Amino acid sequence: MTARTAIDTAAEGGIATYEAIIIGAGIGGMYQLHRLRGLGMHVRVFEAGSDIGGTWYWNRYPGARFDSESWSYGFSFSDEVLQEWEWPEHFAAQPDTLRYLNYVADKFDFRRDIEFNARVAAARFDDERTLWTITLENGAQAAAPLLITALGPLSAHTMPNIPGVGTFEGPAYHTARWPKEGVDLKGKRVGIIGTGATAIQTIQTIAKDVGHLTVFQRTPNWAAPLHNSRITPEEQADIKARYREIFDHCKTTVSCFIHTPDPRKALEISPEEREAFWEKLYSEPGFGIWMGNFSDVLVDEKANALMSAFVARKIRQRVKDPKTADKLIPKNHGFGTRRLPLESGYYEVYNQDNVELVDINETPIERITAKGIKTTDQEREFDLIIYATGFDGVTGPYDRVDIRGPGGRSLKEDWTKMPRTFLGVQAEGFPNLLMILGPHTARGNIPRNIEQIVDWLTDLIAYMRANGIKRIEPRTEAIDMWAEHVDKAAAPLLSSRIASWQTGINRNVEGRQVLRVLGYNGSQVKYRRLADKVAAGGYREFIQSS
Ligand code: NA7
Repeated sequence: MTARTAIDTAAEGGIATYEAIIIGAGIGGMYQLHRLRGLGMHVRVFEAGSDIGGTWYWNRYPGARFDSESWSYGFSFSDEVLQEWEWPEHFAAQPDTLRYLNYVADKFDFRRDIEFNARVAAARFDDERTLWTITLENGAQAAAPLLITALGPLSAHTMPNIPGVGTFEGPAYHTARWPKEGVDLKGKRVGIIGTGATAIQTIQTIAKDVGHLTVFQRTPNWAAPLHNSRITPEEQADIKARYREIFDHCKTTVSCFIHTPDPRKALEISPEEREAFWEKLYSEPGFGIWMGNFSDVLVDEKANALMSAFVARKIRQRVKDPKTADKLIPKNHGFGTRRLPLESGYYEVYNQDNVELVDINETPIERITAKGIKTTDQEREFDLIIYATGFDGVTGPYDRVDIRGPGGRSLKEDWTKMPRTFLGVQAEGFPNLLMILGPHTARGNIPRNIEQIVDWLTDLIAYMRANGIKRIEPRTEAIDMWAEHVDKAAAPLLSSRIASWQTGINRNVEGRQVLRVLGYNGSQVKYRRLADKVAAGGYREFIQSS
């Protein structure tokens, strides 16, 4: 039987009503759907894209791939999936990840409960009926007492606020809106704006194909080698045998990755020992160099400066032209204080004759023109422009939906200065709005965080159903406690003082120029423990009404 859609029901003059509505059919939305089905609930998912996948549906730019070990990334809930699926590489490319998510969606028939091409524009809470009503961009509506947001922390992509964007006559793409059919870049003159994790993957991938590539860099980032490789049959068998062990291990680490910091301090050992360890980390795959480094590197300025100097030396060794190398070395932030991009031959790209690096601090971009990009010194003509200009992180996706709580209270206005949440799962003043990876939740290896939070939310919903609780919202004291704890956890980290999407900075968006702590920077082990304690205590931190 085909499920009735919100659009069908609207055509009949009614509003389709469910027990829960989920916004987003990425990893979080799909897993939440799976768990609520398990409770026997009537759930509907609304997804802006034309298919499942979220981040991996939208980000199809050349070279998009994991920086997390593939085998630590997938869903852990189905042993069958774990045994059937074979990751081809230790760090899978986007097409493989999307293929994986489709395989899971097919296996569990997720699409039956998902409405696609259904971007939610607004959500309103009816205080008397305890009911959320969502309105899609096309005007169709649906309602449910529970609204669960699985919007993704990096789904609100931002175009640069450079005059003339839109006047370029050739094709121009944001990396998060790369055409599904791909783009032929062979021999083309390409300009790319941005040098974040996305740009680095794109640049190193397309440099060999394009005729000429001009990279417009505002802030260089510290990047370290990914060291990707194919998974051999022996490794595949070993991974499959050890899945439980791997996922259990991820539960014990700070950010749910496989890496754990080395207990030694960079400042307390000999320079030789330090250097040898950094050489080892630089030669190993994945985020070890970021998350498995000495315990003082991300919190102590002196230790961090030494690490930065080590990576700067590597950049100088790899880039032939000393001036270009110098431009590629960050000066305004230390190693690992922004999200560390992992690269595969990125620095060597700048040794190619067909690649030019433009430091737009020296020669700022004046405007995008019909033919290309004009900096203060010259206009460069392009066949194609790539905007790798990032996202309005974490709160941006919420701002793009007009979310109104009791009395018309606006979530966007509430969060202008700083989001206030309890555990990042509920905002202050928005009953029955439950967030997956909202602000102030633990965030690291995303599917691991998602599984933890979705399991916790599912237990909460089961508890509500078992106890006849219709409405739930966190108490102000609990929110105050959480805000203080989030601040305390962020304070020791050097990254909390540095502008990046993680601290809420996006110069392309009005009101996003003030540092705001947007994650929970304590260990996810502690987060999990606190959340479990709340559950075990009967959710006393929430006002519960029947
Ligand atoms: P990022 O890391 O936010 O990078 C965006 C890049 O675009 C960054 O280099 C920005 O420079 C640059 N940018 C943005 N706006 C402009 C304008 N107006 N002019 C010039 N340059 C600009 O986004 P990514 O997509 O690379 O990565 C996001 C996350 O995805 C990443 O952390 C991973 O988790 C996966 P800026 O640094 O602001 O000077």
